[in-house]
This record gives sequence, structure tokens and C-alpha cells, in this order.
Amino acid sequence: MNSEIKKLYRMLEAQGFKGRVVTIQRLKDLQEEIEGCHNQGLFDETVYREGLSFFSFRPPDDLPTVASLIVVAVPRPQTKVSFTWKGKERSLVLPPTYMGAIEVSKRIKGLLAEWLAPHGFRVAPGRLPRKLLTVRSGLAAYGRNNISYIPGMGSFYQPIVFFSDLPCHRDTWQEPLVMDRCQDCLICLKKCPTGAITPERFLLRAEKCLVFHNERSPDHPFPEWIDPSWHNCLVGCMLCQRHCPENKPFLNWFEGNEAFSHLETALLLNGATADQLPDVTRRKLERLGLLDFLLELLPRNLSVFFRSQ
Ligand code: B12
Ligand code: SF4
Ligand code: SF4
Repeated sequence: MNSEIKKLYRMLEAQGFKGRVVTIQRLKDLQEEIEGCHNQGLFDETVYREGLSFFSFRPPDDLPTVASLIVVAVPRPQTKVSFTWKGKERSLVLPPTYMGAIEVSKRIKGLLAEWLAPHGFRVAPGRLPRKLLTVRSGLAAYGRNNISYIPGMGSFYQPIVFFSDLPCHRDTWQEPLVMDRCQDCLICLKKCPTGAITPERFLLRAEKCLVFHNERSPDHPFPEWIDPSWHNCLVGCMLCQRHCPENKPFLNWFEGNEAFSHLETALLLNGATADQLPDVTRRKLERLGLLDFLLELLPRNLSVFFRSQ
């Protein structure tokens, strides 16, 4: 390993993060793996079109001497969001990595750019399969639930990836790895209400995952087969992470609680746009990272917990 890479790992660890650098040759492996699954018909076509077709395996034009991929893992908490409705307060969870995801990515980009500049190197963001890269780089391992885990972080982390011209001659590339703990454990499979985690194959049936449906654009109402009692988060789902023994140390880590009054809840349920909301409500949504694409999902997602009449 180059001495710069060693120093980079130490700098990241000093801030509570973890990183891996792999040679740019690995880009081809990532592409082949995703395209291979697609060609074998393993992805539901709608999931592929809406969730996976945005990957780009072409290095950025403004980094002509691209030499490596860098992945950084940042520990991330859950967030509590409470709503008052008809005199009762109900708290809903926003899973890790929703709140502040864009800010965290920008912060890591700034940190890497600042650290690499004196060495004469740069980074550029990439639209890559971040979980697969994190696992294959040796940083994480898959759980049976298809989410990836890092010792000391569990699955409560955000992976951020970059192209770089930092040279990397030797890396820790590995075959996709599953945690030892999953060998004798079926908790997530049993707790998943939709059958998205199946004993027949490792790859998630993403078209059955609640998250696919509650992150979809609002012109897609929840399908009839989803029992309303299965919903457990404002957006996303925590069932296969919350019950996983590997996540036990991190389960009580919450940050950024926000509360919405009955009036604010009514506005959100009725689909108010950002400019129709009072400043104070907009600021709460902004702090939660819900103001951009998530605001338009709230009428559908909230209606399973609170009826609008
Ligand atoms: C599309 C997508 C979704 C889709 C589809 C999920 C899926 N599994 O593909 C939906 C909307 C359902 C979804 C849901 C969630 N997602 Co998502 N998602 C993504 C996205 C954009 C791409 C994921 C991807 O590459 N899928 C393609 C599949 C093929 O890749 P894969 O899951 O790594 O599958 C590999 C393995 O199955 C392996 N494999 C196949 N067979 C076998 C056999 C064995 C034995 C082994 C070991 C491996 C193996 O090969 C496959 C690759 O070829 C990434 C962001 C990004 N840019 O990468 C986030 C991302 C992966 N999601 C993330 C999160 C947090 C979630 C949720 C937990 C959200 C939530 N809290 O509610 C849920 C979890 C659902 C679940 N159980 O996996 C995080 C992951 C963080 C982590 N700790 O791993 C990411 C990185 C985004 C982020 N927030 O930073 N997601
Ligand atoms: S619940 Fe069990 S099987 Fe599922 S990811 Fe966690 S340890 Fe693995
Ligand atoms: S996130 Fe929820 S619906 Fe999706 S696989 Fe996990 S438990 Fe099942």
C-alpha cells in the first residue's frame, strides 16, 4: 500500500470514518457484476429502470489521469420525527442516511479534496454501486438482508464514493462476502413482512421491499398487497435492521428530533408545496433533509399513519 493511502486511512479514522482505496481496474468488475445480474434477468425491470439505470461506469472527463476509486464510510444515526394529529403525538423514524445525506457527501468531498491537494491529487464524485464497492473493497460485508455492515458501525453508515487520480498499486479487493453471523440466523428474513428477503436466493426481491414503494414518486399509490400495518417509518423501513443482532450497539442512536403540530401535519398530509408552508415548517423540513424530493412523498407516506380528514 502506498504511504499516502496509509496516511489517508489514518486521517479518516481520526475523524471517526473508515476508507478504502482500490485501483481503477475494479470499475470493470463493478460494471460486469451489475450488467451480469441485469442480463440474467435477476432485477425486476421497474426497479432497474428507477433505481439502478443511473449508474455510470465512465470515469469523469475532468479527471483524465484517473487511477483509483475511494470509498468513505460515515457513521449515521436514526432521526425521530413526531407529528401531532387529533390531539395525539406519534413519533416516526427516519432511518440512518436520509437526514443530511447530501451535506455529508459534500463534507467528505471537501475533506478529501483538501487533504489530497497538497499531494497533487483530486477527487470527483461517481454514480456507482456504492454498497457493492464498499463490500468488494474489503470495508464491509453483506447481511442476509442485503444491507452492508462495517465492524464498529453496523449497518448505520453512509458510503460515499469518488473517482481519484491518487495512485493505487495494491488493494484489498475481495469476492462479495456475507457476515459469519448470518450463517445461523434468519431474523431479518422472518421480520421482513413483504417476503423481499427470501431463502431461495441471496439477492433481495427489491420490488417487494417497502422502501422501493415508499421512495417511489407520488403518482404511485401503495399497492393493495401491502398491509398498511407493515409501514414503520416516515420513509424507508427499519424492520430488517432493527432486529439484527449486529446492530444492537447502535439502535438507540438518534439525532435531530423535529416535531410538527396538528396544523403542520394537516398541511403535509394535504400535499402543501414548499412555498405554501410557513417558514418555521420549511426550516424543520430543511433540517430533516425532507424538503427536496421527499416532501412530495409525505401525503402518501403519512396517510398510512394519519388520515387527512
Ligand atoms: C437501488 C437501491 C435501493 C433499492 C433496491 C435495493 C437493492 N438491494 O438493490 C431499494 C429502494 C429497495 C433500496 C432499499 C434500501 N436501501 Co438502498 N440503495 C439503492 C442504490 C441506489 C443501489 C443499490 C444497488 O446497487 N443495487 C443493486 C444490487 C444488485 O446490488 P447489491 O444489493 O449490492 O447486490 C449484490 C449482492 O446481492 C451480491 N450477491 C448476489 N448473490 C450473492 C450471494 C452471496 C452469498 C453474497 C455474499 C453476495 C451476493 O451481488 C449483488 C451485486 O451483483 C444504493 C445507492 C448506490 N448508489 O449504490 C442504495 C443503498 C445501497 N441503499 C441503502 C439503504 C440504507 C437502503 C435501506 C436500508 C433504506 C432504509 N433504511 O429504509 C433499504 C434496504 C433494503 C434492503 N434490505 O436491501 C444504503 C446502504 C447502506 C448500507 N449500510 O449498506 C445505500 C448505499 C444508499 C445510502 N443511503 O447511502 N435501495
Ligand atoms: S438479522 Fe441475522 S441474518 Fe439478518 S443480517 Fe442480521 S445477522 Fe444476518
Ligand atoms: S427494508 Fe423492510 S421491506 Fe425491505 S427488506 Fe428490509 S424489512 Fe423487508
